[in-house]
This record gives sequence, C-alpha cells and structure tokens, in this order.
Amino acid sequence: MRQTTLCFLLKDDQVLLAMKKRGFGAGKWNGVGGKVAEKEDVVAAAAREIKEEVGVTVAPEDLERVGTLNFDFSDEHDWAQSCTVFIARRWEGEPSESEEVRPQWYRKNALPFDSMWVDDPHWLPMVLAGKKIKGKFLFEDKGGAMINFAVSEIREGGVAEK
Ligand code: 6OG
Repeated sequence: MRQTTLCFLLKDDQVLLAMKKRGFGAGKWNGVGGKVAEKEDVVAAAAREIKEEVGVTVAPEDLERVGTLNFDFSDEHDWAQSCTVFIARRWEGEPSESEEVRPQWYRKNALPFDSMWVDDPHWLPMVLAGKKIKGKFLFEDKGGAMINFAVSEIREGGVAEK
C-alpha cells in the first residue's frame, strides 16, 4: 500500500491548513503532505513535503507522530494509502503559497469541514485535542462518501475505543 504523510502546523489556538490547488484532493483544505518516496523514511518525507508545499523548514525532532490512517476506496483500489499524521509546533520561516497549495491559518474550533475530506471530522478534532489515534476508512464515490470507518485513541499501554 502507498505510504503518505499529513502534517498540521500548530500556533496558539490555530492550525495551518492548505488549499490543494491541483492533483489528488484539489479544492479541499487539508494538512500538508504527500507520498513517501522509495527508501525515504516517513519523517524525512513529511519534512520534505512541508518545505516543498509551504516553504517552511521543520527539524525531524519537531515532527510529532500522532496517528496512522488507512484509506481504502471501493471504486479506486490504486488510491489505497496508509497515512502517517504529524503535528509540529516549531519551524523556521513563514508559510507561503506554492504552485501546489495556498496555506491559511484556521482556529482549531472553526475548521472548514465542508471543504475538507469527509473523514476529517472523525479524527482531526481528536488530534488537535492532543490525542494519538489510529483509524481506517472505506470510501465510495471516489472519496466523496464514506461506507464505514473506525477510529480509536491510542493510550499508553493500550488502545481505547472512541
Ligand atoms: P499526494 O497524492 O497529494 O498525497 N490524503 C487524505 N487526507 C485526508 N484528510 N483524508 C483523506 O481521505 C485523504 N486521502 C489522502 C494524504 C496525498 C495527500 O492527501 C492526503 C497526503 O497528504 C481520503 O502526493
């Protein structure tokens, strides 16, 4: 399965979202990320995508791994991916627009879910509340709708159901 990354920069009560201008997920707000290259580790991949997409530099030790999400698509099996989610509270530089995305800060309690992937309301608030999670999601309609999903919080010493 394809490995991808997704990272959310956090500043006070705000989270950086990026409007994808082209390619997979175009027209949606999301964290910053993309495919992990061959022989690249996920942390390096996340740092590379953040630099490419919004122009800021995050040190590997400032990328905190907070979740793993498995996405499956009933009508597009090639799109299946395992996505490692990170948050970062320290970086160098100011987020800026690139050919791929337009970044914008949002208050954590005022996220534009209507223009995000349909799975996001089920796990992103948990991540923004400081939880570590794992989730799996099955989509139809090319990601337009969810058939089923499961999200659980990962706690020290075990996994608790949401
Ligand atoms: P590129 O194809 O752009 O990498 N991604 C998803 N993010 C959310 N929130 N929900 C989904 O539900 C997603 N499916 C994929 C992971 C794909 C980027 O899009 C994210 C990667 O950051 C279906 O290289």
